Amino acid sequence: MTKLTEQQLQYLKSLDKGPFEFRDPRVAAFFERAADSGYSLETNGFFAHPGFFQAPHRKVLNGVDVVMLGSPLDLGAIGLAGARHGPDAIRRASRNYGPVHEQTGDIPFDACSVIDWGDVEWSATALDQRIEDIYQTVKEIAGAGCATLNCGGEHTTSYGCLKALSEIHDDSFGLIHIDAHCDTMSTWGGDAINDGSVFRQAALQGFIDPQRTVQIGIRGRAGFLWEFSHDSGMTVITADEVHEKGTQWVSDQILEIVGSTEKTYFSLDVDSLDSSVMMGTTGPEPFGLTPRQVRSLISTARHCNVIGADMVEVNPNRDTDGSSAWVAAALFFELLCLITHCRKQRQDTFITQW
Ligand SMILES: [Mn+2]
Repeated sequence: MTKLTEQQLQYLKSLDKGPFEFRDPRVAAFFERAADSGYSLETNGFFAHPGFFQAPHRKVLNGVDVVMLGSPLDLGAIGLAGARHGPDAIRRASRNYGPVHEQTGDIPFDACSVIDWGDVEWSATALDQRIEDIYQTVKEIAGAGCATLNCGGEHTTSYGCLKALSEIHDDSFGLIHIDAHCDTMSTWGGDAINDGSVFRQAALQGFIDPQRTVQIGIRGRAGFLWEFSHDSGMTVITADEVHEKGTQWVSDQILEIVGSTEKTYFSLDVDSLDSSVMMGTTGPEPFGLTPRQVRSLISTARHCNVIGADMVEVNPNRDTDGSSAWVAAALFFELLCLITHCRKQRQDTFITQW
């Protein structure tokens, strides 16, 4: 054993920079710019901006590219209640993620002007009225020209988003849908639109094009419920196929079915993940996808024209140690990077101001 020489110690000391001095000029410039308005990696900074990933929390849409919002709804869930607490749990966990994407180096707040709108405000307790509230909120946001990233709530929330976006864009979208379930069953318990029927209803209304719809991660005890997916021309890729054929094969399928130019919606149900990493969801399913596989599929969608996205079904009532919200927040950051990337590829964008 030899002690380090004085020279070696001097060298190490020369590397010992301050806590927020970064070598990457893009990262350094971002923090320099954002810190003036309060964005910070310091612990106290996490609480200065309560939005997802410390995004500015406001409802002003002028000069904004991408709007994140929460839809704290669980009235349309067939199973356990509790997904209404999803946005709150994701916001808290999200403070540990960002602002730089690990693989691409993207800084979504530099790519686009991003805000957290807050949660949809309910005008009534009835499910159909709450879907209407989501629809009206997203219509206002999309009508101002912004892309939306919705945090559920359960999967019924996607219906309000798709309805508004389809109307504003005057289009039927392709759909990249990652889920344990196709969510194309018929009416259940009286509510035509619920978290197990949302994509049958979205197709029946023309919000999505079944021919440009790919559903990935499908498994469980409910295959007999998804006849509408097969009959209408949706492509159903099971979780077994993802594991057996690999994410590269799935990515090729996505690009072939959805394409790179036509408008596409991305919907991530966290129960697509295996229940070993995602018990904190309304309907946990074993034999599922890994977080790495889902991240890879989100990455593939960078080649598509994604104009809106959501992540649904985080249910903190089942998330006894918070680990599900932790994983979900990481994937929500992937979706934020996806949306901002797709936006910047196709039009002039602003930068985020706090
Ligand atoms: Mn679902």
